[in-house]
Amino acid sequence: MTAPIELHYWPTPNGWKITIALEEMGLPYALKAVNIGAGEQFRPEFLAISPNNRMPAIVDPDGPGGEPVSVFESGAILQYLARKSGQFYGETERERVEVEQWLFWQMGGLGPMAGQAHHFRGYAPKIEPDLTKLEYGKTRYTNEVNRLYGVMERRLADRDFLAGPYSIADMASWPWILPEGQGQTLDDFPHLKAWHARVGERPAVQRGRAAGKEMRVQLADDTEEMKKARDILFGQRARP
Ligand SMILES: N[C@@H](CCC(=O)N[C@@H](CS)C(=O)NCC(=O)O)C(=O)O
Repeated sequence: MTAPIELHYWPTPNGWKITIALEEMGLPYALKAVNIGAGEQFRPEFLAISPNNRMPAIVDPDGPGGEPVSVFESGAILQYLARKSGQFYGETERERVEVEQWLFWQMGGLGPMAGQAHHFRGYAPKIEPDLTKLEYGKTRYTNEVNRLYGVMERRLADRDFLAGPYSIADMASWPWILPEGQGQTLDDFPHLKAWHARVGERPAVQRGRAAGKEMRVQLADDTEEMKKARDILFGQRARP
């Protein structure tokens, strides 16, 4: 039997990309919790496989040449798993180019911009008491996410999935469509809305989205633990 792929994970959109992919591809995996609010991403053994102190990261005991391999960065992990399983990455060079442009669009655009929208709209007001200081960032990233939703809307007007057939580009993008926290409404984007439902009804997507949900306990904003988590996540500078 194939040894399971270790997935170093916390249930967030970037983590769900990989649980969704592993479920879709039928690859056995074992979750290893990295509680990012408690600072577990700074443990030396995690930094050895993920030097950017971010999850997700994987260790495949059965990597190239039958030797273990570790991979960090969700886009690189999706490419690795798609190559390993021979699924969801297209078969011809033309098909792969389609997948890659939308995968990188998510990695460099939708993910980071949506992350900043969440930050300025949701987290920053709990840290910065002077809300006027947040207005520019809030407007800037809310508008940028709106623009990116518009890009998806046009792309999905005449096809079911971002690259044509369902692919790792959809697996990367779907977890990041969280309109409530991003100041958007999907009713303004009917093709995107239909795609979101189409992907969301896949059983593997539902299993991936639910994976490890028990890891995360919802804490009230004013608890000491939550304040500590905000310091850990939003006060980072270069490590000595
Ligand atoms: N570009 C990275 C981003 C990963 C990322 O931002 N992960 C967050 C959780 S969604 C994290 O691990 N944060 C820990 C920290 O900020 O220290 C990827 O796609 O893998």
